Amino acid sequence: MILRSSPASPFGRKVKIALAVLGLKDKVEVVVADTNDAADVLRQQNPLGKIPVLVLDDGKSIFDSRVIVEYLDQLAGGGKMIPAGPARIDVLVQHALADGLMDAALLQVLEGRWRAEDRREAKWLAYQAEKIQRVLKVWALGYLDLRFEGKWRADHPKMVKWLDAFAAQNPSFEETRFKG
Ligand SMILES: N[C@@H](CCC(=O)N[C@@H](CS)C(=O)NCC(=O)O)C(=O)O
Repeated sequence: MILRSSPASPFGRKVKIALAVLGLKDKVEVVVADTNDAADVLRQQNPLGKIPVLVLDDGKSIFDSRVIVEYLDQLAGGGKMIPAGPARIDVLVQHALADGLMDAALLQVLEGRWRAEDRREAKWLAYQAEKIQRVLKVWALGYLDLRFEGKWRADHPKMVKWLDAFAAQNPSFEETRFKG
């Protein structure tokens, strides 16, 4: 299988960590994708032109990251990352919360990338930032370290502790950190 992603993608990183946790790392070759390059085959693999995409050996594409994690979990026997039974919905809600946080962070990054400084909408940026603040009351993630200089850490010592413990238990967290 091929994973189309980029080193800085938080959604791609999630899939890479899932691969490591599920013991499937060796089954996947990571091929870097450039979402801005119209010539990249990515747009044929996923008409949305988004990463990550998992391309199976028969050529079938699986996206988005939530579906990829679901697929990988099934491949590993099922119920390893996303349990069956009553806990399933709770885990999926946490997963949706994680993705929503990354979406809100990414939208702020994209505003900076696509809009000239005098055309940026402060109200829109604040609207997205407030989502992150609300989620941070519950927990936080590495993408905020990468793009927002770890500013969340000062106000959320409990989450720093949680993330340190998660990183200690899962070497793939550090291995997949974007170091560019
Ligand atoms: N819901 C998607 C979000 C993926 C996403 O937003 N990926 C970003 C990179 S981190 C992307 O491909 N952006 C390019 C674009 O939106 O055109 C997922 O979970 O995979």
